[in-house]
Amino acid sequence: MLSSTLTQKFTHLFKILDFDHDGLLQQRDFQSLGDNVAIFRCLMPPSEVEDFITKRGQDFWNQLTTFLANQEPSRCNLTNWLKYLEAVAVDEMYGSFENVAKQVAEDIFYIYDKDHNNFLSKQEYMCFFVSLRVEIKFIDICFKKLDLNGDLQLSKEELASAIIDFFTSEDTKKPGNLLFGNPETYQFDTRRTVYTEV
Ligand SMILES: [Ca+2]
Ligand SMILES: [Ca+2]
Repeated sequence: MLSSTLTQKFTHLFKILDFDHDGLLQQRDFQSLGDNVAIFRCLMPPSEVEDFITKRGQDFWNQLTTFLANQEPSRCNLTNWLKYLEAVAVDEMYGSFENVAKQVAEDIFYIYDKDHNNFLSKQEYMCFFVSLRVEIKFIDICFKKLDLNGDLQLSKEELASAIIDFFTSEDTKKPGNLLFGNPETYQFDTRRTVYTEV
């Protein structure tokens, strides 16, 4: 059984990814999200980064639907999403979650480290935030917490550490809990705030 801390964080991420806010994750949510990332990253076709975003979105969707095929119902409602992330992060379905986190950090850097200096500046992290439609008012506190050594930029190691915190830690004080904004106060600015199971 997933703990209440992880349930809260995974639910927060579900709301971010459910781009059309219909209570289900569908392929179109990942397509819309990919489009949004490309817009905020100012990518113009043809773009290798945009192709990468599309490919990663498809890969992720394929992995998710493979998992969902064994669930009843097989659509990605919140309950199934929580089961999926538990399988990935807690039961390590794809092998060591530390390795999964490192790969995700690599992918995020490939997309958002615009000047290729192997660090995410606050500006670059802001782009990550905005393209996921996370409330921008949390940017200062989140960036400060994730920047563990206080050098005003995020290294790949700091990002991977934040990903591990977010997906596996029961400690409510861990900096990485704030990776996608504040899970305790997340709400849609212009959309419905009550989430019902579909
Ligand atoms: Ca949706
Ligand atoms: Ca950079």
